[in-house]
Amino acid sequence: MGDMTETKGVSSQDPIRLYTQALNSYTEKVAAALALKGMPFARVVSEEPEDVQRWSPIARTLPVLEIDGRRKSDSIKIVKWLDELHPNPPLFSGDPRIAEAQRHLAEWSDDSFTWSWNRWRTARYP
Ligand SMILES: N[C@@H](CCC(=O)N[C@@H](CS)C(=O)NCC(=O)O)C(=O)O
Repeated sequence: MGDMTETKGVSSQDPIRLYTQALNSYTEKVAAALALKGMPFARVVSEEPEDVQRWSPIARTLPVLEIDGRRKSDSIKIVKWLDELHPNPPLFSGDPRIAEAQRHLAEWSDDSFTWSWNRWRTARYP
């Protein structure tokens, strides 16, 4: 199922795939970045708990973005990767110090606000 050609609901015509669960706010950040850069993608939504380990065997988190068979996990790393692959339009400032501050702010938001929101959501809507 983790194989490119065997993933349910996705064809080999979809070179960019965003593996996720439903209601994953980290995924929406990546989806927004892809949309801003005009990169069409297929969303592959997990249907069973084993999908996380299959799609993300090292980080064991979703989202995972796959481009031409290469996969990356962690939304901030994915967004940085997108900027490397397709610099325009840029997602971070051209000033390296400001870009670093922007990435730190996004990481802080992920580790505090988004983390707390996810805890609340999964407790409220298991
Ligand atoms: N820092 C990661 C956090 C991703 C994350 O924590 N994802 C959660 C879902 S919101 C996850 O995959 N948990 C493992 C699981 O559900 O089994 C990112 O930004 O992508």
